[in-house]
Amino acid sequence: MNGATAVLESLGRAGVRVCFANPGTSELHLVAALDRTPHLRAVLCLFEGVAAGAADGYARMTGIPAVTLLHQGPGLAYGLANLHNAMRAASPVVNLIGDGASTHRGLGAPLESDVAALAGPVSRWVRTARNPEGAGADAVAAVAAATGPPGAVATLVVPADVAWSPGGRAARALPEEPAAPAPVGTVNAGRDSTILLGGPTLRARGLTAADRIARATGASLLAEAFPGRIERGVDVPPIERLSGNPVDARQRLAGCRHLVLAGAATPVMAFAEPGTAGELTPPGCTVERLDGDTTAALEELANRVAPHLRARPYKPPATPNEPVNRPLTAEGVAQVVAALLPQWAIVVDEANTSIVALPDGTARHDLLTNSGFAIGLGMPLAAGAALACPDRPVVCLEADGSAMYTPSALWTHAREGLDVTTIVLNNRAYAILRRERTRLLGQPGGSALFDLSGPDLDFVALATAMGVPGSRASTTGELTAQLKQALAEPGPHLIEATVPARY
Ligand SMILES: Cc1ncc(C[n+]2csc(CCOP(=O)(O)OP(=O)(O)O)c2C)c(N)n1
Repeated sequence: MNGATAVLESLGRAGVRVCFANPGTSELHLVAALDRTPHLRAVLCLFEGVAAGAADGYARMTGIPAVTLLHQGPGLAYGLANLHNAMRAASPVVNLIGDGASTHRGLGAPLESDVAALAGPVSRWVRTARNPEGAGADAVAAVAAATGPPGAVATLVVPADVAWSPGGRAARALPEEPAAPAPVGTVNAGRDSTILLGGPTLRARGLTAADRIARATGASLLAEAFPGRIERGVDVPPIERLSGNPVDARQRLAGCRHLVLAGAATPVMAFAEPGTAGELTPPGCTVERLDGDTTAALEELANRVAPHLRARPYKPPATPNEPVNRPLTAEGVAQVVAALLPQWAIVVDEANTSIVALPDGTARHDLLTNSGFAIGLGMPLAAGAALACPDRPVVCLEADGSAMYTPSALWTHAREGLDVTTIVLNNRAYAILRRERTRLLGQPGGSALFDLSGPDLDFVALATAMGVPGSRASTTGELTAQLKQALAEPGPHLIEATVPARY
């Protein structure tokens, strides 16, 4: 067996099932090995940013790393923004990067590049396979490094001569070491405490435990502002998300004397502002962090402080009604989605200023947001989530500007027959930049650089070109009819919702 086969075989043994690929000549042996590995599904992405975002979406829904197969330094570089987002969401991702043969290094071949240097800032672990004998073990080590918890990006560089040379051996997966629950002996949860939940604690188990703690101790609960994945809707204890607006967030945390971080990072402003502290916690607030298995830690604490308090019997609030017919706005889109969302849907949110929170009475769903702020994540993330959960409908709420970074994700939606309904909220603007210019510079923001009209983007034509049926809605009635139809039919759809810019 050659090194390439050893790598792919070993990845399969370690539990990897999907490879999001955009290969080149230096990966041909890896592609041949992939074609011979039936339990590893190869998914073609037409841009590396799509492969990276899809691997992130797959990981968020399964906890298992998918593999990206990318072409040397430039291929990796195209994927970096969404790998950054995956890193911020603590998603396990394994990058398999083909490289020129080691014997070819230094000759100045066109694609010669420093792959490891490019991978470093987004990766917890980077290794270059040195020989076919060790390549299988390298692949298994990459999966172990990515898996966590918390998950991370791991990058294995495979030079072409390592891939094509004989002597490879498939390696066995390392036994998993269960994470120790965080020691909770000293956790200080009381009336002036806030527990900030993030990462895996935002699933039903963690939210239930946190809710019991809050009711027993009077501590207040918050979710991090941009969670990688949060379970929401009917039957899940609702939780307030920390605002992404620094003024609101600071105000919300003002009375907090003690902050417990359960899977969340210390809350900070996304961008510095002159003369303002970067941290959002008030002066004098003590911060305590739960490490290890944070969900188990919350459950242990709940059993200690609230032994007899069962999870609240969550009464489903009334299902939201379909709104009356009127010209579409961002609020109208949210109302229609909340009214029609199927049970167990996955909602991807990259609607930026056009998002309005879906109410708690909405069907039980998982919500995936952009933890890393590099836009162009939504449609790739939806592809990965849909592949991970073929029996769950995916609704992708996508702002027009963000959609244009990775539109070829739609082609992958079509090619793989993914059950993704993308709603593009077309406000013809980079509205958030207008809002921030007004807020920070005091100049109402009419820069031509924030205007996406002229020419107007035609997302119906774009979807059609990618093989995705498209339609346009400019009233709540039209959106309701089109969304009902899209959700009733399997496979991908795109609805362009024309909405006024809010800023
Ligand atoms: C990769 C990357 N490039 C640029 C930016 C800067 N940026 C932040 S928001 C934004 C525009 C967002 O516009 P759109 O997605 O249409 O949402 P809207 O603000 O209109 O709601 C830009 C360009 C970024 N965050 N990430």
